[in-house]
Amino acid sequence: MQRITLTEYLARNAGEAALADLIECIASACWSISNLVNVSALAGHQGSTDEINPHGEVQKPLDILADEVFVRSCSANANLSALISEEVEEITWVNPAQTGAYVLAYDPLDGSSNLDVDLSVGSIFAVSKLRSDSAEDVLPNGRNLLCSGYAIYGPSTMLVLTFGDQVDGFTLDDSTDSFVLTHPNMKVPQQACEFAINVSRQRHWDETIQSYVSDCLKGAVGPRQKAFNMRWTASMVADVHRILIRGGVFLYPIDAENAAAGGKLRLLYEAMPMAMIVEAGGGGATDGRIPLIDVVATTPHQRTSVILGAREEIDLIRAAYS
Ligand code: AHM
Ligand code: MG
Repeated sequence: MQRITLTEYLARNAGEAALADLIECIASACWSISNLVNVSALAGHQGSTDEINPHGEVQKPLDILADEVFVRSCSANANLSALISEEVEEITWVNPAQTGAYVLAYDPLDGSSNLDVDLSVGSIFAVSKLRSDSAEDVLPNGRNLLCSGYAIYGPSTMLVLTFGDQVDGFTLDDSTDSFVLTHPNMKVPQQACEFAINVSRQRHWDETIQSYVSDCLKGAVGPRQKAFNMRWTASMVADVHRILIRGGVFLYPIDAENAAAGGKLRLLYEAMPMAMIVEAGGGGATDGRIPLIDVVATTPHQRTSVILGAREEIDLIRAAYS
């Protein structure tokens, strides 16, 4: 197979050299975070800190370190204006607001509850452009995202990217410290036989989710007429990566317990980038009412209901909601 590095791929596909530069900065951050994850036990970086993030969650040492890595790697980029991080309450302005400058929304280490048990975690990001010289216009609009991606720190480290038309996956080659294209044109299989949801929340679900999951559980003799398998890793990156490779559906719905907060997952640096990736891979992503990509952000840390995966399942769930 011809070996295409991320650098070569970006030169052909990123459109603007400045965007290619920024994605290289993000990839470099992911490479550093991958190394931090690998040695976290050796470096004494397991357990929790005394720090609380904007969502009231206790931060892990690596949540903080991974955020610092993103800031260090990306803020030197002259074309970047603002950073919106899961771990930081306020938006960080690295350069004054200017029309066309980049905004990077990111979750530096998603699924970090998995760190101490050595399961897969990841980083999620989305790049957009400031629509004006006003800082008021900083919150990205899903339809105007330039690029979304995630890194997964699993048995291998991968970077998965989309500019909106297709999804391409790169594997970190430790011998050269470079990302190499190994999964070109990733597609979500259209039929699903696997669902991912945290079933411990079942008592809080609305009727649509109750009946969707109940129908899946009835197997071949139920209305879906096929046996479904179930997986839940508590790491959205790992669950979405599995869906891109072998299909399925992922649900973190708004429910009676999380409704006051608007759901659990965050729109700008979890739901929206993953929605862009899954849609570019031929799948669907909804909050139950409208495509996730059309949900309008009014605050940086806004939460949303997330349902994404094989198109057939998304259409079924959306129809049930309407
Ligand atoms: P985090 O960004 O604080 O790690 O939270 C997001 C994670 C997702 O990766 C995952 O899908 C979800 O939280 C798991 O939640 P739960 O612990 O309720 O299963
Ligand atoms: Mg997260």
